[in-house]
Amino acid sequence: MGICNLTPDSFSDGGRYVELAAALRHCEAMVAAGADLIDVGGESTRPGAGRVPAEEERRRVIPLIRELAGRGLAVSVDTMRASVATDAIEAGACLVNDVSGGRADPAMFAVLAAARLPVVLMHWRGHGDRMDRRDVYTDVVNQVAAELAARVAKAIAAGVDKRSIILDPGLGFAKVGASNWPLLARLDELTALGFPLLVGASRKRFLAPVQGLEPALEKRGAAGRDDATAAVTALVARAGVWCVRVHAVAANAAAVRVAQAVRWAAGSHRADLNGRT
Ligand code: PMM
Repeated sequence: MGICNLTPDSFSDGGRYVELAAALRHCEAMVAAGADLIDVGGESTRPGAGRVPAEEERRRVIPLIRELAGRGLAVSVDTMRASVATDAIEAGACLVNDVSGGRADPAMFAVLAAARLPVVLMHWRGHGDRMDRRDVYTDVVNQVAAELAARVAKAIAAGVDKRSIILDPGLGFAKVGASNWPLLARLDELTALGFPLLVGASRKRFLAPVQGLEPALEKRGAAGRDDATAAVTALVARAGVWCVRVHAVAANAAAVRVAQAVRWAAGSHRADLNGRT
């Protein structure tokens, strides 16, 4: 999943794709580099960010979604608002990516239930202006799994088709620094919930220390975390996640292909052994 943030203030690519033509070129380039899906967002979720009015969010995302869908590309909408999700679906979005897991807008599950489209429910503990303070866990993996399971139960109770649900641990959301790594180390405990997983590590702050020995890269800002992002992608793809949400598509697509080749080799090796015994 390639990211297209139509926001002047996203931490990693803010302001670059505000013009429709520039956004389209960026999306076409991501597809050419191997993205299967383009995630279009019009509201920054970075720590400290305030909310954007719904009308402004709609104005940012709908024209691009309509253009991309019109070109036959698979588009998701990154929104916490039921009304924006409704308009995005009407414009051709084929997936709703709700970073709040249906918590920010009580009307979201009804829209998802009616649309019968795939939906990403992410682990979330509050909006950008307060999420860092909510990085309080005794066991982050157990708690994220339990809180995601609670969102799944609510979604299903509201009529969302169980088969349409994709889960996301929400790296960087109410998780500062060290809280992120156990989620990557114990992805199997999230997979055990029984849903496809999406992981969004791309360019996030927790990656900065592992690139700390390379000040030249940190000087390039968030894009300097692309190498570390691709390393995370290889690991989580090896662990079997369904999707990674990334800015730098080419390197991450290569990381996914490496992981797939290793997974395939591991499987075929076992099949060989089975055949021989
Ligand atoms: N992260 C961001 C925005 N949307 N959606 C999902 N499902 N998972 C994420 O981890 C996620 C997301 C914030 O990153 P950005 O500002 O670089 O888009």
